[in-house]
Amino acid sequence: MSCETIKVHVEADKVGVITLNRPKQLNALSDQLMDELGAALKAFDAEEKIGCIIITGSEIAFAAGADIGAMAQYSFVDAYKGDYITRNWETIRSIRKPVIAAVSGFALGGGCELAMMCDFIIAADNARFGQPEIKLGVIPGSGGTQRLPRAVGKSKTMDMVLTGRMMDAAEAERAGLVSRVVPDSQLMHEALGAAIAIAGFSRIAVMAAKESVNRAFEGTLSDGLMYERRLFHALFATRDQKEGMDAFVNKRAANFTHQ
Ligand code: CO8
Repeated sequence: MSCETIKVHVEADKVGVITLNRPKQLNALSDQLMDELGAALKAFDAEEKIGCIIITGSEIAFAAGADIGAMAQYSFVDAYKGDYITRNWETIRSIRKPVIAAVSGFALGGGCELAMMCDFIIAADNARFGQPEIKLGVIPGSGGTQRLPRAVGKSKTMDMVLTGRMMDAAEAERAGLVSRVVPDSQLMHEALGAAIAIAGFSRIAVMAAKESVNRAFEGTLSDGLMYERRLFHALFATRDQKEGMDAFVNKRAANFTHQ
């Protein structure tokens, strides 16, 4: 796959790594970048050997938001009719394999929203998160007002969205936005460690776990609990469940075949 705004490679034969690559614009998320990102995510999702995907940026920026230069002159009609800057933003929601955001530097506006669309965020200690759209005369447009409160609550979300201030990595970890913070030099090592571990588990169980956790943000508790129970029961139809439990009982390493 030929890409101009992202780099794509495979680690350990089972982890797909996508690196956002518009360094001069601090990885601002252009339509082209979002198209290429969506295509790369779909390709990794469809590739049998891949068990987990990482999205990362540079040391300076994960992504500094949607491309302000490109959208500055758009009218409402342009934006609405062309589905401008929205059309490929939700592709990531359709990805069934886990997606980790490995965030270093700025994750602002659409960059913060992109990180939040991932299944979890591992942050470098220099990471900074923010929804500064208010300073541009607009509001977050790709989930910032919806996913951020689910992650950090109303008060901190209102603070971030209304003042446009940034949150550093330590505050983001305290608030529950990120799952771990590591020294910047360790970011990819840490993210790859998590991704390789995930890719070694039963792919069916991993996808079911992701689906079930995401369900917690969609409906009622009783619906979510029922959904989880049904998936849990269904996993007893897989060979991987037999293998995983047999391996535990017989004190050996499990060899999952994703069936
Ligand atoms: N878009 C385009 N170019 C950008 C962006 C951006 N978001 N951010 C930085 N750049 C460019 C700068 O213009 C500059 O280019 P040049 O060298 O040609 O002048 C280069 O990157 C470096 O930037 P700075 O010189 O500003 O670097 P600093 O270190 O001084 O500052 C900051 C770094 C703080 C990150 C600063 O660049 C900044 O504030 N950037 C804008 C952040 C922002 O407002 N992001 C939100 C954008 S709006 C948005 O994301 C809405 C999302 C809605 C999604 C809807 C989808 C459905």
